[in-house]
Amino acid sequence: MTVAFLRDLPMRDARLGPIADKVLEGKRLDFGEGMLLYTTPDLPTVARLADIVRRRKVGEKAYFVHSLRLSQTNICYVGCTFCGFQRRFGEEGAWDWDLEEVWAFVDRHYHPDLTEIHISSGHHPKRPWQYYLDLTAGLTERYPGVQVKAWTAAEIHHFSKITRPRRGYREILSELKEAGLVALPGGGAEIFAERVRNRVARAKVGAEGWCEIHRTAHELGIPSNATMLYGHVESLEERLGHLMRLRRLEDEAPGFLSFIPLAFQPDNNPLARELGRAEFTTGLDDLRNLAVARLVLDNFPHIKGYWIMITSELTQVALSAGVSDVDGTIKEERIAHASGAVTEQGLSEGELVRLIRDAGRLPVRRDALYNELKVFA
Ligand code: V47
Repeated sequence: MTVAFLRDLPMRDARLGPIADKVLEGKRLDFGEGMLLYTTPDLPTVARLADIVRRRKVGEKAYFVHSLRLSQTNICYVGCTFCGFQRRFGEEGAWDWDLEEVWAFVDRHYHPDLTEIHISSGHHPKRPWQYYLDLTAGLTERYPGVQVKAWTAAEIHHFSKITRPRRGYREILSELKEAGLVALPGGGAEIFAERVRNRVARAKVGAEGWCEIHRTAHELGIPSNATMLYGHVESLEERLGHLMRLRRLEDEAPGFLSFIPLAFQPDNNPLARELGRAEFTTGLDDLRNLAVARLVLDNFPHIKGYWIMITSELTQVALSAGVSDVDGTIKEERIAHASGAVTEQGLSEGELVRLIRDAGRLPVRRDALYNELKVFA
């Protein structure tokens, strides 16, 4: 693919010409150019450029993982307004598993190809630090070959607060690594912009803390993911600011594996009620957001299309707009579904392979660190 080839294709917005040249020459885009990508009516060109970058990074491969989502509790004191998952003690629908219940859950779903357990849960006000260490170590010891990808930066911050004497982020992460932790998931980032964070996630770890925790994890050799929750009260400038901050962080302390935009699920949560509407993000917004992320986050290896939140059908399309990963089998997703997700709670390997193949890509089963386990030639 040469500059001339792309520039010969019809481009409805001529302002994208210089951006196309920069992308094709592997040059970094600035804020103004990012805003143009977010606002141009010429989405096909944005998607095409993102597709070129994707191909440059991974060729025809598209990745998925045999993953199990574990949510051992939905009890949470943080009160993020976008969350329909959280419950208080004694509230209907609350659960809080002890370790035996966690093992029983994993035993029920375990199979020899299971590669990753991704923990996604609430900030429990009473469980002690030792519980989380035992949970991480127990999963690692009981299920050899399974990698524990767990504890968002928000939870790492919570652990730091509950330890006595108080442990810093570095100590918490080192102890978790010692217990077997392989990678951090990308949750809890929401939107870094203070205006929005104060409105939707006031009691959660701040943007500074989130970045500090991921920086420390990377320094300790724990890779991580990053997310952005979009489609609620944030502006396009705030979305782009979030991406730019992640790009800077990856420059300074490399270790991100993938970026996952999380489309706001608009049901059963206070923010949806406050906004007085129950509308999902549009497919075009989802596609553009993924494509812009691919173009702006030039130092991220993977952009993940999270089929749980944008549907498997749109994820298939997104494989031509910058996406190189479709997450995985998941089995029992609870956070998005508590807020109205209409997708399945899990997909089989066969369904994921077909999704990728029918999009013209080569399915590759990976582990949590993107080591390739099987290529479905
Ligand atoms: O931290 C909560 C978000 C996250 C809603 O690292 C919501 O590979 C949309 O982080 N609408 C959990 N989003 C999920 C997550 C994740 C997902 C997939 C892959 C990875 C990864 C991480 O979900 C939470 C929060 O940011 N969330 N409620 C909602 N109503």
